[in-house]
Amino acid sequence: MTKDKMKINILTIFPEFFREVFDFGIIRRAKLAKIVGINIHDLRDFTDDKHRMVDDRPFGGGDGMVLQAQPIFAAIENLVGTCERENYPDGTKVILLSPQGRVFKQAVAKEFAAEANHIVLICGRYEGVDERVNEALVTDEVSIGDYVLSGGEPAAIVVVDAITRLLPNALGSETSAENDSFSDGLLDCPHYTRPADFRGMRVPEVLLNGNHVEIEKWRKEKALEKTRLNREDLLK
Ligand code: 9D3
Repeated sequence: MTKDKMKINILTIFPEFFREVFDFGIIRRAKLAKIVGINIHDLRDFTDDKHRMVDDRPFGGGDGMVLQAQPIFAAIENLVGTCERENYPDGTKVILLSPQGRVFKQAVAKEFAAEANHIVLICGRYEGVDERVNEALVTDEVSIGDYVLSGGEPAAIVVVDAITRLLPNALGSETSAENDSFSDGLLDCPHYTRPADFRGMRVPEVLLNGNHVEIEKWRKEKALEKTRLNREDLLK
């Protein structure tokens, strides 16, 4: 379900937030190679009302404002062709970034990269998004972790980055997604480059002696040590 280019559309009330963030490194290269196409859309462009209102007060009372359903439905109708989830074309994912979502992990990134050819990311804000968006439009509700952001925009950047580098041919031949941390369930080992002595801090001798069996043993050991120290949960 991926053969062709991956289209990613982002719906936001802060389009300026994304002005240059996708113009560097792997994402920039993937865009130039037509592996991915990323478009940012201002939710205000899809409002019916002349004041371009996108939010309103919550029914039942409470603090803050709620993103209205209308501009989001109009945007999805425009971008996907329908606002009935059942009728989305194959390979379409409409993802709501929200603190209530399932947590975005490498496995989720792999799932999206493999199954989708069109992803729409809806960036939540304020106290939330009208739940009818979830009921009718959203195929996947995603959080990037247990901390409070001001909105879904930073999360959208994270999701785009993690997915793009998994697309076929997005990484140069020198690197492979399979060699990455998390692919083997451990954190990466430490790395050093020249000089061998920097301000009296020496590179571990084992890395300098060219014994690649010893080097691999050292790297595995250090990866385990780092994982035990920072991410005991990964050792299960
Ligand atoms: C008072 C309850 N809060 C929910 C836990 C309200 C609230 C906090 C933050 C409502 C929206 C937000 C804005 N955050 C996001 O839209 C968001 C988010 C996040 O805050 N953390 C991790 N992942 C994400 S994805 C979108």
